Amino acid sequence: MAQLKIYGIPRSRAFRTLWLAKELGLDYDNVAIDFATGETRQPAYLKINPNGHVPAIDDDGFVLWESMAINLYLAKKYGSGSLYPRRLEDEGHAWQWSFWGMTELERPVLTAMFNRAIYPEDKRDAAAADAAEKALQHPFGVLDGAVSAQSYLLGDAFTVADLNVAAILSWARPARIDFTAFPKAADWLSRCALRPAAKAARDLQR
Ligand SMILES: N[C@@H](CCC(=O)N[C@@H](CS)C(=O)NCC(=O)O)C(=O)O
Repeated sequence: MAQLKIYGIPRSRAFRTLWLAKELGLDYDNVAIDFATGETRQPAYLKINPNGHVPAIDDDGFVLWESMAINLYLAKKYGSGSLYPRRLEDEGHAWQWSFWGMTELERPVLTAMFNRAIYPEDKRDAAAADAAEKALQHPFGVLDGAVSAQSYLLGDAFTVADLNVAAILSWARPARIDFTAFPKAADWLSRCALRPAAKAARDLQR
């Protein structure tokens, strides 16, 4: 049994942590807690994450939930100097982009995805999806600007900041979000998504 347990099926936000674990080459067990069956709300799982959400991790007895916190923790613990920056200022930027992804991108991308790809056709709200895509124009401009000046969010190298934002934007494809006006962001996103670890994590979703 591995020291690290990652709770959550790969077709959930646990994807973010599974991608990171693949990047770091970590040995882990994936405890495939499925929200669709209600397992996230069972007493046994609520002892791990009282919110009833995945992902969560148990790292040799240390339990942590919230996907961004988990990824920042794991990257710092196992990837300092590579996926996780050493300089405090760069660390600040890794937090900045991770929190930005959660607050500026996640909700509208999900709204567009649910209303264009997940809900049954007769339950989809095209106007809500369009409004969500419109709301993304400004943050996408911010992202496009950031990766115009340098290859990745913190500089020349891929880090946990890129992974956290790109993992949220992995929903942009099923959400059919148009990146035509944001070519640098589109190029950055495809470079992130083409990484072998990203592909390996996507393969777990099949
Ligand atoms: N902010 C949390 C959100 C987690 C979340 O909502 N996860 C969904 C799956 S993607 C979930 O567990 N839903 C099941 C439930 O709430 O019972 C995070 O990023 O970890």
